[in-house]
Parts: sequence; structure tokens; C-alpha cells
Amino acid sequence: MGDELLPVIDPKTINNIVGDELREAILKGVFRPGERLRQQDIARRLGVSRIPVREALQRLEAEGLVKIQPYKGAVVAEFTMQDVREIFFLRGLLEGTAAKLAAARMTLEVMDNIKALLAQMEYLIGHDADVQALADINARFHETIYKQANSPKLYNMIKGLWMSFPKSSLLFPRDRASVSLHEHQEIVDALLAGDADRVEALVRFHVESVAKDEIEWVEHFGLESSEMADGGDSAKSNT
Ligand code: NI
Repeated sequence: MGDELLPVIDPKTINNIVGDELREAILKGVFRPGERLRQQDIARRLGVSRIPVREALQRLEAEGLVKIQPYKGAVVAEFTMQDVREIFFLRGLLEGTAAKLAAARMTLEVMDNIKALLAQMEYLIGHDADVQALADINARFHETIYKQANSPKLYNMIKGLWMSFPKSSLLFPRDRASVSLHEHQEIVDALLAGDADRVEALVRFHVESVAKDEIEWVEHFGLESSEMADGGDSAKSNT
């Protein structure tokens, strides 16, 4: 045990940490769609060598967040309306299915957690909480339901779709939060009633309803509108 003073860090761990940091920065809009990702700059910012940065960029390319172009190097992937529509369509199908499976396996304990998250969202909206707090509570509400489906592959596919394009492209008018709250309430009521088919239909409707608002917003302001939208009365949120 004499080497305790020299902790060995697995290169795989460094690659994962760099990959997670980069993914988060892209999803949060620190790097914008179309922006160049210079290995050297990123390595310096994260205090690592270029090797884990290169590996992380390759992994993010496989995930669809980064494009590596000849001569130009890595850039943050840009998204079209067709991409947005396709992702929301698949999300509606998968999230509806996960919620239906969850409804059939619901327990009192998980139901209590879901009700508490709904109450927290209502509180946050009533207290004019910041958009990140609303987005977090929304994500936890959905995750808690989908986990109860007990289908890890389905859950990972949903999370993959959530992470498949930069959220900086996704902005909603602030009143979206109250619409979502109402739709969440209906989902909770159907879960309490044990009506799995209704739960599936409501979750699919909820995702489609978010998609509709998102697409209207993007058609109005364009895919790259966050500066303008952040200055106005808008909210970022998953669903
Ligand atoms: Ni939602």
C-alpha cells in the first residue's frame, strides 16, 4: 500500500469527466451551435492534456452533439426543425410507453414522491422561480415516473433523446410552465386512478404540447434566439 501517496487516475475516468464537462457546456449553451471547439483551448480550460479532449469530442460526435469536419475540426452540431420534430415525435412515443409501464407498477411510496414533486413545481411557479429550478424539478418529475417502468434500456433511450440537442436552442414563453403544471396534474390524477392507457395518452399529449409550443417559438424567433429570449420574459424547460 506504499503508493497511496500517488493516486493513479484511470485515463478512462479522465475521458469521462472531460466528456461530461463538454456535454454539459454544449447543452447549457456555453458553446453555441456551429461554434468551433478547439482542442487546445478546451484542454487549457479543463487543465488536462489534448488526448482526453480528442477522445471526448469523438464520443460527443457519436452522440450527435458535435460534428468533426475535415480541415475545420470539431464544431457544435447545428439542428434543423426536422431534427426537433423527429426528436419530439420519438420522445412522445417512448415517454408515453414508459409512463404506461410505470402506471402498472406504481407504488404508494413512488406516488408520494411524484405528488411532492408536483407540489414543488407549483410552489416554484407561484414564487417566480428561475428557469433552471423549474427545468430541474420538471426533469425530476418525469424521471421519477419513467424509472418506475423498470426498463433501463427504455429509460436510457429517453435520456439520450433529452440530451440529443442543445437546450440553448429550446426556449419557451414563461406561461409554458403553468401549462406544463396543469398537464402534470392530469398525469398524476390518471396515475392515482391506475388508468395506464390514459397515463400513456396524457404523457404523449404533454410531450406533443411542449413540441408544439417549442416549434411555434422557433418559427417566430429562429433556432438561435436565446440572447433575445433571455432578455425577455421566457423560460427554458424540458417539458
Ligand atoms: Ni413536463
